[in-house]
Amino acid sequence: MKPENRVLEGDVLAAARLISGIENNLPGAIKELDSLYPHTGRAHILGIAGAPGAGKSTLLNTQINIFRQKAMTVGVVAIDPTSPFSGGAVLGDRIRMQSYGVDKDVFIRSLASRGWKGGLSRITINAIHVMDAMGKDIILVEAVGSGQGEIDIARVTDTSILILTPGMGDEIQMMKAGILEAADIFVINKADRDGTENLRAGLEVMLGMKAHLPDEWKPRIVLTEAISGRGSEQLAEEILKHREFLTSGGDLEKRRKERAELELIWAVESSVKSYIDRMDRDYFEKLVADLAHRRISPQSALSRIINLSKD
Ligand SMILES: Nc1nc2c(ncn2[C@@H]2O[C@H](COP(=O)(O)OP(=O)(O)OP(=O)(O)O)[C@@H](O)[C@H]2O)c(=O)[nH]1
Ligand SMILES: [Mg+2]
Repeated sequence: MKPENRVLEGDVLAAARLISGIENNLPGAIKELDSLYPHTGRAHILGIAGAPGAGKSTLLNTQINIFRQKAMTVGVVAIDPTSPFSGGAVLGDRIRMQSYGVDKDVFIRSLASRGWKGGLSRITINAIHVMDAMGKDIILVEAVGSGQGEIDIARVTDTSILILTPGMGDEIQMMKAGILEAADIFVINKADRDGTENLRAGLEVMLGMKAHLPDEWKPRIVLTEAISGRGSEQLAEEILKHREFLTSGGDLEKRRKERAELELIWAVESSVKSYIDRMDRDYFEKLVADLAHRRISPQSALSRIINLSKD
């Protein structure tokens, strides 16, 4: 059986191998992905972003449990932080998620962000496509950062969640409005800690400043304590409400169209980058030297490269 057909049947090994191939930009993987593409677009994609240590992984685990109880199949893409100091946290993630190792309806894959060839966002969306093709109902993506990180997670997800924690009340003031607009659900995790009410009040003020049309989604605030599970049910409810809102209101189509456009741009960028990688190094170095000495302009260097590619 072809590997892509095994992925369609939910084969974990075939899917894991394909995602590794995508990470390494292997031509075979790109081809395989290509034939899977028509089988994607079914899953609901959920992004979970937040500062390091905000409780993303712990909260994600509570959501996996709840979705499994609802008989939904789950995929998880965990994006490892780039920071070399985060090795411990990453290992911690793996251990915490291990309890799902025996449940074949939960497929977890972490993407090591170091040494990636060919774009963080593109690899993430393609790993999501693989899980989608496997038939997962919901795909959860964990990413460090609050919208300003390397990956703007809201751009590749249907529902995006931003996790905040008490004690960052001042930071809220400094957050740009754009970040607030990037999330559909705001979670205040570690609600067992002091400062929860302050944060909620600050957030409500920020969110209140944005006017909403009657048929627009108004971002929700959910308080959680991921370690005890308090608030987890409510969060899952809000997620499913947002999914319902998207599918019934037509906003999903708009989001998916925007994403399709992005994917096309990423595909073009990646093919240009790999073209440059494959170019004759000596010729490339010579162009750079000519540029540096102002013997040619960037535009004419580009023209030469384009002419070369026509041969
Ligand atoms: N007090 C308290 N601690 C929590 C809560 N949720 C998570 N934690 C703790 O916060 C720490 C970080 O939790 P993680 O789930 O690893 O956080 P993360 O956002 O995934 O962290 P990174 O992946 O490293 O960015 C752990 O020690 C958790 O036990 C909570 O609701 N209350
Ligand atoms: Mg984590």
